[in-house]
This record gives sequence, structure tokens and C-alpha cells, in this order.
Amino acid sequence: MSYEPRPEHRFSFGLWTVGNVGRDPFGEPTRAPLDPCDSVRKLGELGAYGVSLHDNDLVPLGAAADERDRIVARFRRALDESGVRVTMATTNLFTHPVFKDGAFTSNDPGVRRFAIQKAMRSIDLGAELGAPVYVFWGGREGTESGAAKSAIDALERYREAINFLCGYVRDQGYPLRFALEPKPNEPRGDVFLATVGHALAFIEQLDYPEMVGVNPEVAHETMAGLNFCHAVAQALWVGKLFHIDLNAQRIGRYDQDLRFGQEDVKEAFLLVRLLEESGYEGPRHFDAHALRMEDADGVWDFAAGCMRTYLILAEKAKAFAADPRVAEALAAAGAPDLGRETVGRYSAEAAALLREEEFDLDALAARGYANERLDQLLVEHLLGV
Ligand code: GLT
Ligand code: MN
Ligand code: MN
Repeated sequence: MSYEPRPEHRFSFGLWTVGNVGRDPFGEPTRAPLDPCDSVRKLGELGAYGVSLHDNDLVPLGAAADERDRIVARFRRALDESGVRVTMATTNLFTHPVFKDGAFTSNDPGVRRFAIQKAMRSIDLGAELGAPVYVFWGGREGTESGAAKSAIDALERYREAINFLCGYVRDQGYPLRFALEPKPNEPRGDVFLATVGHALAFIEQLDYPEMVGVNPEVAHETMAGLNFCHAVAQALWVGKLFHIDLNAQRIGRYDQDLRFGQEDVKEAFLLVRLLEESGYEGPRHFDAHALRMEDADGVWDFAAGCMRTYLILAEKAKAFAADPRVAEALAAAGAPDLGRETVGRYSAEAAALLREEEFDLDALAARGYANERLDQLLVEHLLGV
């Protein structure tokens, strides 16, 4: 098995991920910035399928129109030459100090109008580059001082902004879908739309819910102590997994954005198994970055490692599914039985029948579910035994 990434594996990276310069809240950058065109070429060489970007990862804020066009044309050439496509675009609504109180949910209406204008222009850029998905990560949409902002008003303004931008995309005829990216905190003390569950409920309140899905990130649900596979499964279940941010994270820490598979290999395995077996067709997008002590070469070790680990885990998932001992343990666990209906749709007859059914509670309570055997098999597959 070569585990060599190829475009059909649909791996993609944010420009900001491989381009991360190693700045943290306590320390200056440890690496030089990368030219986005070089990043695209290098990603193409490594076998990646796509790249994603914020408006300002490519075009500096405030660039004149002719400069913008020149930068975009040069980037276009790098894409064409490398065969790498833009699989997702998004807006930077968090770096500039103007967004310190939020973007779509800033208390200042001028900031809110500017944020929507910036998103419109960035959507134009994403559409021009052929991105099929547009992400909204609301890192600054939140509070530290709960009295300063009504969460109900903030949700109303959030909805207004997304509705307006949906209208804009429809009006322009862009073939673009939106994906909301939840996060519980950081950089704000508390961020609105904290989890995948919050985002899914919010989407149902929009004017065009069919245009909007989610972009769950491993690190973000894990920071909240939640089960990431369950969040992804619920998004898949309602047809809302439009995109995904893969990385690794330890519970209870700041947003670590570690190399995919760096922590909790078992959960990473279960995630890959879920994605591969569910028929998810979107990009396998890595939103992570090399450790701060890495040099320029270490960045590409990081990128190659993300893809290689995914491919190894995909192979392990196949072997797990094909192992007769696993099939036996799954049957003993009753896993296939959960796929069968319990009572079916309600009818008076079915209800009457169920009312009279007799249960042998001792027998039902006495059965074992073989989870120990199954889980040990899973661990042994991962350990290569
Ligand atoms: C930022 C954040 C990520 C988001 C990116 C999209 S930017 O790096 O930490 O989780 O996906 O805005
Ligand atoms: Mn992310
Ligand atoms: Mn993150």
C-alpha cells in the first residue's frame, strides 16, 4: 500500500493552513509567509485536489481594483498549471480591529453593513475562482460581557445577514452553497452558533434553508467536549454536511488545529470510517497547521502527514469492515438490528398490538452486547495486530 494522495481522494487545504507563519498569542511568527501561488503548486505536487481561501489570504484588504485583478489572474494561472481547484472560499471577518465587537452581530450598524459588503465582494471572488462552497466562520460573533449584547438580537442580525447574502448569490446566479462553521469560543469568550446542533437549528430559521449547510471542525466540537462523529452524523442525516474541517485536538485546550490524526487516533478512525461509508462526496479539507517549531520543510511534512494518515485510516476502515470477527462482534452487539424499524409508522392497529405485547424483561436485561470484544478488535486493527 503506497498511501499516495491523488486528486480523486479530494484532499484540500486552506491557504491559511500551509501558510500559517507560527504566530501565537505569546510569540512572533517563526516562519516566512508563503506566496499563495507557490502553495498551490506545492499542494498539486503532493497530490491535493483543492485549495480554499479567505479573500485576504489572496488579495490584501484595501487593494485597488487593478491590483486585485492582477493578483487574481496570477493565482488563476497557478491553479490552471497545477490542476488544483478552489473547493471553498470564505471571508476574513475577524482580523481587522473593526470586527472587535463582531461582524454580522457587531453592535455598530456601520460595522455590520461593512461586514456584509466585504462578504459580497468576497463571494464574487469565490464565484470567479469556481468555489462551490462558501464558509461562514463567525469567530468574532460573540461576547465576553453578556450584558453588552442581546443574544436574541444578535441571532436576528445573523439571520438577516445570511438571508441577505443568500439573496445576493441567487440574484447573481452563482452556483454556490453556504456552510456555517460552529465554534464554542476563541477568539471570543463565547461564540454564537457554538456547536453543529446550534447551527443546524439556526439554518431552519433562514429564508433559503436549502442553500445552507454546515462545516463542522474536529477541533471545535472537541473543545466543547462533544462527540465529533455524532455531530457529523447528524449533519449527514439531514443532508447538511456541505464541507468539513479535519484536524486534531485535545479536549479542554485552546483551538490547537493539529495535524489530522495527531491526537485521538481512534476517533479519527471512526470519523474516516463514517465519511467513507456514508457516501460523503465533498472535499476532505484540512484546517490545521504545522507546529510552531517547524521550518518551511516541516510545513510540507505536516500537509503530507494529514493526507497519508487519512488514507491509512480509510484502508483500516475497509479491513475492519471485511474482518469476519468484526462482523460477528457487530452482530453480537446488535448493531445491524438498529437499522431495522422498531414499531413502524403509527397506526391504531399497531398501537393496539404493542399495548398487548408481553416482554420477558429478565431475558432482555440479561443479554450482553459484546462491546468489549468489538472495541478490542477495533483497537487491534489500529495497532496493526
Ligand atoms: C480560522 C478558523 C478556522 C476557520 C477559517 C475559516 S479561519 O483559521 O480558526 O476554523 O475554518 O474562516
Ligand atoms: Mn475551521
Ligand atoms: Mn480550529
